Amino acid sequence: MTTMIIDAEPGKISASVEKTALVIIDMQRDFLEPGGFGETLGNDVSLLAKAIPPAKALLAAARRAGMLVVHTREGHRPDLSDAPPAKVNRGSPTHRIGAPGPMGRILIRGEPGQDIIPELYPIEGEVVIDKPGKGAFFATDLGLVLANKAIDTLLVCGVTTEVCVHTTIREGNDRGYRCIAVGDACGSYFPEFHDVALRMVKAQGGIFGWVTDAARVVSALEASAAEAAE
Ligand code: TIU
Repeated sequence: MTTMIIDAEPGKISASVEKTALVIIDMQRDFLEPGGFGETLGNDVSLLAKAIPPAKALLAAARRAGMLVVHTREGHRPDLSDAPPAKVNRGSPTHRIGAPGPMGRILIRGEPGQDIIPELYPIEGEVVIDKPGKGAFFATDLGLVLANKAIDTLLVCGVTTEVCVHTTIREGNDRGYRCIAVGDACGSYFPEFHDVALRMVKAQGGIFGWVTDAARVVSALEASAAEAAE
């Protein structure tokens, strides 16, 4: 086992590289690019771009370390049979889920907009989880995948911080995983929600988990690799 010690709040966390998974939440064109689901809801999607370089650095480090990498994608079946009417009919978006848009049908599996942005595109051997809800555990086989790999710790990043990232951390925490939010590799359409969502995770001694940043994870992985090489 290769141990890494990640500097984080509310305190350092020691984890086995082999028992840790990087879970990248919904870094999809539908949320990060114009013409997708995020924009139909009235959001300025350019606000999410600053999460891409830290997420890229984190992904590269996880790949070098041989860590399990899981990518998630929010989206629905083309016939919308897995999309709750309460979700589809919510609010007054410019285009509803399933409507045609410039990147294909909004938030529909298999459409270009529902896929992961090129900068973070999965490679062979990485797990892609299609999820109908905000949390990555709800109605997916993520728990089974993690159990089969004996994972006990999740490094979680992606978009949006207070919606799908937060829901997944809450779900993971209740399932017994130690969840570490990688703050600068997360993004939100609402900077104040991003900040307070991360504060919520680490408050009360780490009520939902830990918060760190990509550079601190990368340096923990580099230190563990250097030690293993000695
Ligand atoms: N709207 C918003 O902030 N987020 C979502 O709808 N899904 C995710 O966070 N992925």
